[in-house]
Amino acid sequence: NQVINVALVGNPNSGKTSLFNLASGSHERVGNYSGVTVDAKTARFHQGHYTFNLVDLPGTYSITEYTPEELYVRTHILREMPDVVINVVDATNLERNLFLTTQLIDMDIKVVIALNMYDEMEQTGARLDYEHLGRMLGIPIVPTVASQGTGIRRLFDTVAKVFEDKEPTVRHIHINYGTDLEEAIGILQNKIWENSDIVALYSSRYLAIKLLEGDQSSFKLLEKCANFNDITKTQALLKQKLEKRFGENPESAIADAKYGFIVGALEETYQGETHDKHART
Ligand code: GDP
Ligand code: K
Ligand code: MG
Repeated sequence: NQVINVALVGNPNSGKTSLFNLASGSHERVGNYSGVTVDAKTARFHQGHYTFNLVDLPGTYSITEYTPEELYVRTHILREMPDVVINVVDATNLERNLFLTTQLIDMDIKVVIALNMYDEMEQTGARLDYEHLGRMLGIPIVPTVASQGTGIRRLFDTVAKVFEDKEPTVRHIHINYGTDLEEAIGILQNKIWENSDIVALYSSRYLAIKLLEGDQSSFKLLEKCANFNDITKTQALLKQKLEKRFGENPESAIADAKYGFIVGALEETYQGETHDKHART
């Protein structure tokens, strides 16, 4: 009987709590977190040969460090290191929801997407080749209707397969940030690689991207590294160079590239009016 630690990550209102309740058989109140106290609900349940420890994390649009909720989600992933993250994605808001997915891709962790609200998406007449999309993301996608319990069994079967490294869709892809950003990422990555204790725990590519974004938590994580001074000096020079090149800070350039990647992937796989009912302006 294998134990698999699973965290639910996704945008507010994507259906995390509904999914959590169904899977765990608990009756947690469906609704948003107050925003005052950041908390996570946990439950344990069995399916097949597995025991799943499930954590329902606060809903966020991103995993940066700008709100307590986001920092909580991110710290949970980096410190608790769940075996598999279920990224709950609202199928009626794909463009916005998949932004968070690109951040999980950067983190290089095991992910399964619960393509939730699949009923609502189909009702709009939209069609998504989710298997193709999953192959492009390197992440298996399971359609779910959490409010009705549809797809939940298959979802956790897929989680178990990913845990066991037996799911063929899983592939570690890199989002290509373009020549200039990729060069900068590579330079920082090499410097991070000098610290074996760090790279044993975290993806060097992820940390390099976060440093370019100016992420303070990542600087803090690297603070004790022997070459920390070199890393900060190099980051400052690269940031300056990139700002000159793009006319915006690297963080914005990285976000633009993420949206470009999502839009490109949806162009190939999605047919419908719009893939985001709250289209970006
Ligand atoms: P959370 O904020 O991610 O925890 O989302 P909730 O679980 O609270 O769900 C938000 C709302 O969407 C609730 O009213 C749910 O009943 C509803 N909901 C959840 N999953 C689905 C689904 O797959 N289809 C539909 N139509 N509604 C859903
Ligand atoms: K909703
Ligand atoms: Mg909730």
